[in-house]
Amino acid sequence: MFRARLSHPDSREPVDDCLAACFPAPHSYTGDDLVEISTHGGLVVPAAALAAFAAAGARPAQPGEFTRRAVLNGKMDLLQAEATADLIDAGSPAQRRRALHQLERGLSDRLVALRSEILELEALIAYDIDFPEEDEGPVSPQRVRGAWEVVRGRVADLLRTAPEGERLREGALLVIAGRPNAGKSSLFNALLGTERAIVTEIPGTTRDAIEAYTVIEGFPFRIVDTAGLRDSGERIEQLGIEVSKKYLAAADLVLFCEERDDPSRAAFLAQVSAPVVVVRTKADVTGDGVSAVTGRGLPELRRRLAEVAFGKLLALGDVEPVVTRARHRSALERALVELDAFWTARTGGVDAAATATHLRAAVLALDELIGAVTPEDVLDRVFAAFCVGK
Ligand SMILES: Nc1nc2c(ncn2[C@@H]2O[C@H](COP(=O)(O)OP(=O)(O)OP(=O)(O)O)[C@@H](O)[C@H]2O)c(=O)[nH]1
Ligand SMILES: [Mg+2]
Repeated sequence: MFRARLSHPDSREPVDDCLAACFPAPHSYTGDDLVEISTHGGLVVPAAALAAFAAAGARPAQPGEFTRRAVLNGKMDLLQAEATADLIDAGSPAQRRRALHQLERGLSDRLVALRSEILELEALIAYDIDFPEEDEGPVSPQRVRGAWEVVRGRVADLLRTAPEGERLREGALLVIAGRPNAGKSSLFNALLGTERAIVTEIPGTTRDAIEAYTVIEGFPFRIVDTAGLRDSGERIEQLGIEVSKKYLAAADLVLFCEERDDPSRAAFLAQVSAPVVVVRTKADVTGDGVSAVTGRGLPELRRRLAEVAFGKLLALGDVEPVVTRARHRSALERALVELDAFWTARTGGVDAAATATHLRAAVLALDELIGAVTPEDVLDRVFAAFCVGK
């Protein structure tokens, strides 16, 4: 780190007195030779400094270019690069913990282990390839079966974390529904901790869906307050109800509010495929359930919502790896298909060399997921979501 005087390369005009930190390869973030220059702030100095660098032949970095270089130079794998973006974007403690775990190779290590287990399985059947006419080789069929079952089970386990893992990145879509005047907007405001939605004693107050982001028990949620569901002749209210139905179809979970036993509840539950939490509102009046006025029952409700939306992640804790993107899910699905194709071929009497191609394909799917062999367009997609300077 040293002080340096920055001048325009053509005019030689002094631009700034700045600080330069040098990170020689391969110990920099990207693995390249890297110099970080800190100029004075404000508007004019940084702009003049950038102009001087451009005149000297520099260009602005593309979104995610630094991390992309780090991946290409082997400083981190693709999963760690994704985790870097997730860490920056984290809006809740659970997202931060998950991203940090992935950045510290939690998911990478698991996939590398799976990869070598598949290669070991391939080594087990290699004997059959070399000596096909021998009935009982040194490797028993049970051993091959056992090894295949273990690795298949591990891939399937990881795949099962995908729905909640992806939900963790995007926030669980929680839709509040119920009859007009059930207390939905009041509960929405109570969960957000701000008076966001209008509350009145007039049924049909909420006409449009209102969406807001909030953190519940450390987990990210997108909460939607909707227009009360009823057969309304009023056109605007009817439109609002249509919007409610669209949200209900997309919901990860639904909070159904009722002041007392709602005769329409059963019909409602039958229409919704997402899990539904039923809550009694206005507990300060009715004596049972949750009160948006006094706050009674709210902590229990928060815990219940986190449990329904993220129960599997809560049970797994922060140590077990979780997959968090559609990219991860589709790679693991491909690996699983190949593992199953291997077993079908093997039990169907296909010769060992041909069955091994499925194991190779499963390894390739994992390699692409880790980023050992990643096609350009996959890299483009991953880094397009990055911000400039990362
Ligand atoms: N005492 C009491 N009153 C409540 C509570 N929650 C809501 N209310 C009242 O119930 C009425 C309706 O509340 P809202 O939150 O607007 O109900 P809503 O379900 O959003 O109604 P719509 O938007 O018309 O569908 C208002 O007068 C609220 O003040 C509560 O916990 N305790
Ligand atoms: Mg309302």
